[in-house]
Amino acid sequence: MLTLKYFSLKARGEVPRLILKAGGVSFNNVTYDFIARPPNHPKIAEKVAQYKEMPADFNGRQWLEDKSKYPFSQLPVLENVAEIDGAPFPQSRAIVRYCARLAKLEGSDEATLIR
Ligand SMILES: N[C@@H](CCC(=O)N[C@@H](CS)C(=O)NCC(=O)O)C(=O)O
Repeated sequence: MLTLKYFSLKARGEVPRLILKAGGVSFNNVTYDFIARPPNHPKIAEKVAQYKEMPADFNGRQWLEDKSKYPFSQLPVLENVAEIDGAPFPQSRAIVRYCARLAKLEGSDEATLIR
């Protein structure tokens, strides 16, 4: 099944989650705990603190172990994308466009696609 991997944050994960949900596309929502990582900027620490209650599938230590397996060592990635042989598919904006196509929410005319 299509799998979206991101942290237990909205940030770059929430738009593809919402699009897939709105379009009725089944997917696994897999999350790593971002809070367990030492925040390197006070403003980021402040933002991350808002998400303390959001449960994660894996802890931050696991992320540090796994990150080199992902393209650019970053999330989000989509996995089990039929068209690309299941290789992890990175880059949030490309993921959003792909999810919108799957969900049939991309729009059909050029003016909508550009926006
Ligand atoms: N250009 C990438 C940026 C992805 C990115 O910056 N991801 C951050 C979280 S928002 C990340 O995975 N950081 C890894 C880390 O800090 O270990 C995209 O748009 O998807």
